[in-house]
Amino acid sequence: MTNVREASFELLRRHGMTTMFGNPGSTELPMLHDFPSEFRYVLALQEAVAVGMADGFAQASATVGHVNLHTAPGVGNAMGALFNAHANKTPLLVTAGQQVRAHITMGANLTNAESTTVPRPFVKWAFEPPRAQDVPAALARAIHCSALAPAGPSFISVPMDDWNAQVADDRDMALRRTVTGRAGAAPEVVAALARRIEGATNPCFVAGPGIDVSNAWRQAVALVERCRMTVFATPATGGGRLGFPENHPQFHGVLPPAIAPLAAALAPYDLVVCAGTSIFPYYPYLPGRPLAATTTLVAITDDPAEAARAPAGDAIVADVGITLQAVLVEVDGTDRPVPAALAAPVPATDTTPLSSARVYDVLAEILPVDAIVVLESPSSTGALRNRLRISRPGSYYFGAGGGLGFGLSAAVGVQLAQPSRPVVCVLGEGSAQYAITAFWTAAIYQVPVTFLVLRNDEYGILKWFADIESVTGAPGLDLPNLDVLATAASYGVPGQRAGGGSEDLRTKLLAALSSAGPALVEVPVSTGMALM
Ligand SMILES: Cc1ncc(C[n+]2csc(CCOP(=O)(O)OP(=O)(O)O)c2C)c(N)n1
Repeated sequence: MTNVREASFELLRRHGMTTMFGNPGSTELPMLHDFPSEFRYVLALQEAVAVGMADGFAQASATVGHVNLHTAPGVGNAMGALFNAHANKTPLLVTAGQQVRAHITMGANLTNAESTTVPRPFVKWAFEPPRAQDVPAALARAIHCSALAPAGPSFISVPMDDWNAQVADDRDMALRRTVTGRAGAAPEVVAALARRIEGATNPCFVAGPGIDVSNAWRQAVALVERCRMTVFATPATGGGRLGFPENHPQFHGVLPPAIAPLAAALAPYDLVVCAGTSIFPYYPYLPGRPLAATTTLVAITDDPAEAARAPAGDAIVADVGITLQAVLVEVDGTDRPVPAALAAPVPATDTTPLSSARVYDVLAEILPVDAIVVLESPSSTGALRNRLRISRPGSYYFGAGGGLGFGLSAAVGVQLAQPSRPVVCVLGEGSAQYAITAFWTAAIYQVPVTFLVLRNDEYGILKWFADIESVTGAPGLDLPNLDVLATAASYGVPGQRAGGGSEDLRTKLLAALSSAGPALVEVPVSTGMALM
């Protein structure tokens, strides 16, 4: 006979899900009993950090990630990170402990009385199996549910006495199933889109994270080159990943995130083809028509809800990569002129302290070609995108939900998923605090992320928002004496402060990049928003 635990680990093994992130409590220990040697448990010191690590790991490994949380309080701690994973559309199995079944009705200590309500609405499915022997099948269902488009977290609450229960011998029928769900658009829909592109006077293309997820950079590049389309990236607010090489001559930058300026940026084009993005991840609210009267739009997305809620344009609900490939086969080339290339950014000058733009010029000079950047430095997102011009697939991760704490934790997960590629995690000193204990995990597991912390002693972007919102006199926007360097060192991540200009920064960054373990560079930067 087999018990629930053995059957569940067998299921995870079959799906290649042998890395588990978590923070354990008494209700999770029965799951971890006799932990199989070919599995890896990555300990995070707080649940939001565990979810962020699993999110980065799942995205960078293109697998369903697994995070195990403590019962009610642990799931509560995880909610902000679950919001991010949901926004990132990250396939994630979230398991959580629950009281012994006999204890639930009497509401014993640590009972999660509303176990399937708590994680909503940030999970696609939340379930507590009605019988112990159903746990492996529920886990299987959650894995399939998470992976199917639109991908996202699914949640299973497991009463702690379930793990030692026996399972039926016919379990294999449920556990051996494969479920595949990538579907392209109907041929007539593909043909209609090809004709619209051929008939357009001045079409452009907007690349979203879904292109990276569906492994379709090649198709996106081939399509825009054949059809000579100008390319934009979807606004950075929702561009959790990149769908197009940003050093390509037809790339014209990142769209602004607010309604009116975004519509103005697209106004010169009579057709906008969007792939793998919502329409659009707007913020802040600057009202206006979503599109100019002369602009039409078609979005390709694998997310029906995203298609339905768009304020303008047509939508095709289908796998982005398969559909781009089909359009590529169908569409004729054009004799429209190739769009003029965007000017390279003007190098920033050395100042004391350095500007964020100058920091990114230095990073761009020394960043290894195969590097992965994980970004959470809110006031300088624009400057980083403009100056790094990241140009390889799977090389950029950003928390599309906007909840801070993703960057530092996800970077550890990304590096664990991609051990042979250098990972550089760029953080604001304020953002680092939301996942600060991830430094401990990076140190203990010797995860060799290079952390670059930009220190401006303030919540810089909030001062910019205050201007836009006509708010004056708001408290709580300054961060004096926040010493990330010392805090990271206390967790075991060595670091250096680069306060001596760009040469000093270059030297210290190179040293951090060549370190065998995690290393940190903190650089003082000037205040204010760095859009370019
Ligand atoms: C969980 C969470 N809490 C609060 C915020 C609001 N918030 C957005 S940006 C920001 C400031 C971040 O400061 P820092 O990392 O120092 O970056 P800077 O803006 O100075 O570049 C804050 C607090 C958020 N996005 N997420």
